[in-house]
Amino acid sequence: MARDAKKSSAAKKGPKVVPAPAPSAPPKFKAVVTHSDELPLDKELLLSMHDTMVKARVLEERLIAMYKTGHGYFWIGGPGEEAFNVPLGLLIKKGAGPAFDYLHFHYRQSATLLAMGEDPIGALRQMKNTASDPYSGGRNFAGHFSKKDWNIVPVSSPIEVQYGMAPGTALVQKRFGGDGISIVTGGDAGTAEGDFASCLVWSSRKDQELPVLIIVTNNRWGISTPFDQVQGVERISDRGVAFGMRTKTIDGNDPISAYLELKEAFEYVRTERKPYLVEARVSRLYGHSSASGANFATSEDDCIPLFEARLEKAGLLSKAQAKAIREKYTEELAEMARQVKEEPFPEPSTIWDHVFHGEQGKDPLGE
Ligand SMILES: Cc1ncc(C[n+]2csc(CCOP(=O)(O)OP(=O)(O)O)c2C)c(N)n1
Repeated sequence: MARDAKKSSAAKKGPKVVPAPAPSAPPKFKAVVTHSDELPLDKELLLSMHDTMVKARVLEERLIAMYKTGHGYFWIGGPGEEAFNVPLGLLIKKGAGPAFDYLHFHYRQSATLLAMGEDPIGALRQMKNTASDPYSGGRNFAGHFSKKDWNIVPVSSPIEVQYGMAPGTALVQKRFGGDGISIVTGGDAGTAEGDFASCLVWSSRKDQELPVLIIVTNNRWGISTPFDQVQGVERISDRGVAFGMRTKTIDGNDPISAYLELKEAFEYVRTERKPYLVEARVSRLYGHSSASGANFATSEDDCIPLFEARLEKAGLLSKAQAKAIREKYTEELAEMARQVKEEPFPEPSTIWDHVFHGEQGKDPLGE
């Protein structure tokens, strides 16, 4: 009787539901390396990294302006990741085929391309979706680079698939010999997907390790989902430990630290032919994409003024020089945008070009 009474009151109440925690902004990570006064790199390298960082920022700001004034349909890109992406581009062994590095990038990599020597006008053309877009002939979103001559595998809009592909090119490179490596980049939230786990598994099999530099740029957000609601770990790099691979979490807002740490990781993967997992903590300065407004986030660290303050303190760059560099690129990019504005969209008759099925230029349905 007493038991039945207990049962019916439990049935009335129903199972205990534990509410999900309310979304909140994630706490800022502590900087892994403080932005110290010491500048242990050549002056030329420091100034050229700064120059390319500014050029990349101005490029992204031009792309955002194009989107906001109706000269593009969607913006996504890498403002806030320049201090990491520029050193990355400088260290890449650029070329075509397995003797060179294979690049499996995500959509925040503009500064890496500029550091590799790419002309920024291509990014403007992709933003406007003109026929002259060198990466997709006017078909794809901004930031979706691809370049056969430099082994840049087309950036994919479905996130994380690049982590599944990188071990494939690394396997070819291991069999081929030489010192070419495969480099894969992606965000923190995407590491919750299975492709990331596959990358860790395939890169680290005993005595069959692969030369993959696995990079996660951690901005603590997956669109609007904070880091803590996706990850149980404090450091994504720790996940590599379980696979016996070398790992490190670095400060991606400090270009000097990023350069030195990446140099070490590149050397290891190139010579040992084994994987290395780097987690770089970076900022997301204009939100996720145009889908979240593409407005400047004042709450995030901005790597450019932080670096300029250090260069100024060391007597390597004055405020006036920094201003002049920014103005020079602002004018250059504005001129390029004016040029791109006049360029035509792809002809409708080219719709079947670059598709696998059918003959080039012919409708595969025969219509
Ligand atoms: C397979 C897949 N799932 C979901 C999305 C939608 N989506 C686009 S970007 C994104 C967030 C990615 O966050 P993160 O991996 O941290 O990279 P971030 O954009 O912050 O650099 C999501 C969920 C997608 N494009 N593809």
